[in-house]
Amino acid sequence: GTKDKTGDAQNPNEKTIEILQSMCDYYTRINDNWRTLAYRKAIATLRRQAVKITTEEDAYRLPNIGPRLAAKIEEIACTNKLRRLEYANDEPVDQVLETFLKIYDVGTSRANKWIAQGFRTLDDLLQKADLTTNQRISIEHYDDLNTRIPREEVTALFAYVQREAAQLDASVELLVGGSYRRGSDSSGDIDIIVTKKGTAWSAELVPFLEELLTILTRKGFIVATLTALHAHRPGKDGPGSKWHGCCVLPREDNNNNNNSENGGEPPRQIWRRIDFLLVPESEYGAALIYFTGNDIFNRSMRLLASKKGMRLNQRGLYKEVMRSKNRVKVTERELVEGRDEKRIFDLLGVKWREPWERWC
Ligand code: DCP
Ligand code: MG
Ligand code: MN
Repeated sequence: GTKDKTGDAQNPNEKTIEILQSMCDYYTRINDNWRTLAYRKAIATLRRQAVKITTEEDAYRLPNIGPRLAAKIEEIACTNKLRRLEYANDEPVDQVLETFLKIYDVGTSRANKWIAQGFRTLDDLLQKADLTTNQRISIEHYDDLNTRIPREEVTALFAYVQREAAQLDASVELLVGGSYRRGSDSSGDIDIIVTKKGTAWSAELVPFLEELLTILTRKGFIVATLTALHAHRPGKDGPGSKWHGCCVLPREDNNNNNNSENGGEPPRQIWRRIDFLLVPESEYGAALIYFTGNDIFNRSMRLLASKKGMRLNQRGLYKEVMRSKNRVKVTERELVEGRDEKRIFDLLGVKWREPWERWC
């Protein structure tokens, strides 16, 4: 709901209207359309009054105000607050938390801080919270970015990226991981794994991705960056091996929409979340396992590794070895396998599972 305060400065029922509007916003949020409408009508009535309404009786005599709303108007006029509103605002905290957690890069601690500051809606955040650029982008495109992407659209978006990538460097290989590789009908985002034969460090792929992103941005495919590729120290892997952002399919590649059906107005492009992950050939197998998931399957694989005295992460399968250094015993991690996905399964003693069998 929008709070149009302009012109209400002189209204004698300003405070009552403000609190009823908060109730109205609450009912809108929980999709109680009937009460939302009742509150809207009551607010409209109060706006037209030249004097302050302070009693239940006076309120009840007005059009569109029933006995329960009349009692609330008296309570507000006498106490300047509404008890019902206080617990209404606490009830849906779980719902609010859930809403806030779907903003990019927002975890429970950030979301709870906002709730403690009194923010309850995305609108509250946009208007009152101190937001990072990413949070703002992510809230402004909240509905888009939280809409599942149909499998065919992931396929089309990937084909677009693939074509540009091949023109830039045909020796670089791209693959869609995540839920798409598991065969899902729809995905939350597009996870593109980028690799190249003979690479030992993801840093070797950074110039390629930088150039690809520049081209994709110029073509209108990339529309926002959420996590940038960081400058990279050669020979070192770090935060620079991933990029997160948003994309849309440029219009000329979206010919299957029949414009005549909706009066020549082309359909709106939905913003999609897209991730690029740079993976050297030496780590490709471990990265495939990690980025194919799902997260629960990954957890069980890691647990299995630890039971066998090994460690699995997105870069490889390692074993702990005891060494003597100057007569002091130290445990060191030694890479067992990183390159070959199937071999990691073998070494862990698990039967190979196709990506679409890895949902837990
Ligand atoms: N992953 C993980 N643990 C996490 C996050 C991710 O193991 N906390 C791995 C498993 C996921 C993969 O990374 O399958 C990709 O992450 P996404 O968040 O993109 O998840 P999915 O692609 O599986 O699902 P969605 O369709 O929601 O994107
Ligand atoms: Mg995904
Ligand atoms: Mn992802």
